[in-house]
Amino acid sequence: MPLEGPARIVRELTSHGYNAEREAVTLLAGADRPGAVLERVIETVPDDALVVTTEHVRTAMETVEAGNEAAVRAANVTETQSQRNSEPTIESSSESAGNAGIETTSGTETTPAPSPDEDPSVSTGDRTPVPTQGGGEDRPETRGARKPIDPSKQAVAIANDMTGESTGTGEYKDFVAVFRDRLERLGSKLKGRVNHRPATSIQSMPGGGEVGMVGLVNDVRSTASGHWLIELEDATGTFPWLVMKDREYADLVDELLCDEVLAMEGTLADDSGIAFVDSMYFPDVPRTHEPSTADRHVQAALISDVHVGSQEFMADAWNAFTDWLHTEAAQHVEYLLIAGDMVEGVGVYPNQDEELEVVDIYDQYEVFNEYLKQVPGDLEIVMIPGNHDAVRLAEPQPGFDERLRGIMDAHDPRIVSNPSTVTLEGVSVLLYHGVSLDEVIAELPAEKASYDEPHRAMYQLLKKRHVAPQFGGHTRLAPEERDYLIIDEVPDIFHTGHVHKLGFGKYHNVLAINSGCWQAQTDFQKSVNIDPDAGYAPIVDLDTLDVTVQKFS
Ligand code: D5M
Ligand code: FE
Ligand code: ZN
Repeated sequence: MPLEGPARIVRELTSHGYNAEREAVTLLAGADRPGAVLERVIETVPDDALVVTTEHVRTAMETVEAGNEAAVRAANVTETQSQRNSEPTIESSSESAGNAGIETTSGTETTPAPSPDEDPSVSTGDRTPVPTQGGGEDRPETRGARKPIDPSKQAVAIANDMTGESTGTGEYKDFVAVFRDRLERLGSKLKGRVNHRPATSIQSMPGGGEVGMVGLVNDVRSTASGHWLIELEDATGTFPWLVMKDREYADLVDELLCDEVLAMEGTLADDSGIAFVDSMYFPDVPRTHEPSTADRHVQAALISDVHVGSQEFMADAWNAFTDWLHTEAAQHVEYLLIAGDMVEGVGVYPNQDEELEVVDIYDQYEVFNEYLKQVPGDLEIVMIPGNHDAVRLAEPQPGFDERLRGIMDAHDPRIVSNPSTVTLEGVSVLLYHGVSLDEVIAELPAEKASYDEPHRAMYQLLKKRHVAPQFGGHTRLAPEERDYLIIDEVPDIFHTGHVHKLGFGKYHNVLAINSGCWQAQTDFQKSVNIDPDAGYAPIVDLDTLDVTVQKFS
């Protein structure tokens, strides 16, 4: 039924200076959306035309209908995505006006930090409506909304990204090369501290003298009498070092991981077949390390383990987080770092398919990209892959391939390898997903590394100046001609995820943050007794390196 009467149409046209053919008016009045077609006619009729013809109306009708179809298509896409995302209540962005302020309070942590469970100042953000498409840029101005970022003040630099640089073939010579590189580069940090000798020449030194060596830990064994025997290896061979159980260094033996680089100093036995350890040195971070800070008050949100595609992905918490990012309270958050496990992946652990919301890996990244669109468009986003992502499992993991980059193109994120170092306005952040943390936690005593205090496990990696020292264990390593897993330069911030626990603190002035996750406990995690910290966003002040935790679950 026509909504616009012919009389009104004629009146409207004459008011714009046009007469109209009678057939043209009839055609217009009978259109599906006469108001829209009339508007289009007025827009498109040449200024010098005196009479609106049926031809003008037909052209206008076609363009209005084409626009209509596009709108319908867009609406369908939104609906499909919202179903996929299992979002029960999707409200339009216009309905969110005046309702976007989340009541979120936050606490600023000093270090060493208590876990969030013990922190009374961390409180919950409520769920508020979110736009379902179009990203932050299209969001209407709301009370308390953040102001646009001045991009001329932002600065991002990437280092140690090995994407596209992989040369390893997995052959024996690659393993030799990567370990030689590790020994040389980490060894050079230790050689000034001890009077070192090659392993094979130590045996020919006179018994009873002082000796030093720099090498990779090849083996750690306890002896029948409760002492410790540590075999160190260098380019020439191996040499055994004995740590007596009552010496102060005995406490450090339980921290050792195979293949980490160490220096030892001690006294040779009479037959020069073994040395008694007097001192042990780790490459470590100097205690005097002074971190760099940004020149202005600006913040970065550090997150990881989003696990989109899992039935346990916490869409409500994510929506609350991205809503918060749009508010004035998040005005200074100009960077978002994501330390791996964007999606749940496929076939990562036994029976995982039973808990998948989205079963196709590419669809998972499509949905992830939709969630990424909710982040304000002017934030700089940097992301690395994790063990659930669709890149090779062995570390270093290159950044996502072209197809996945094409899918995750919202806001043009910087996609780099795991690990990589990103420097934000002078503050360097070492991003590493964190698979080796499982190993550190398994091998070390609980007071030195545990799931409840994941940052302490990170301290160990800083001390060893290597993100995944142990070869041949749980963490898979791919030999490259360089060891990309070495922590060559001391970062200002070390950011990991993977263990799904929130924890942070400072080690020799380096801020270590493990960022929790956005996935509720899976059946698998239940079976291995992992109780995740889900829905937290640690926010770092880049001018002070203070941390505030925002909770959204
Ligand atoms: O890792 C989430 C957490 O689950 C992390 O702490 C490791 C742990 N995890 C993962 N796989 C295993 C196995 N096979 N055994 C024990 N614990 C495991 P995510 O990478 O997100 O799955
Ligand atoms: Fe994870
Ligand atoms: Zn992981």
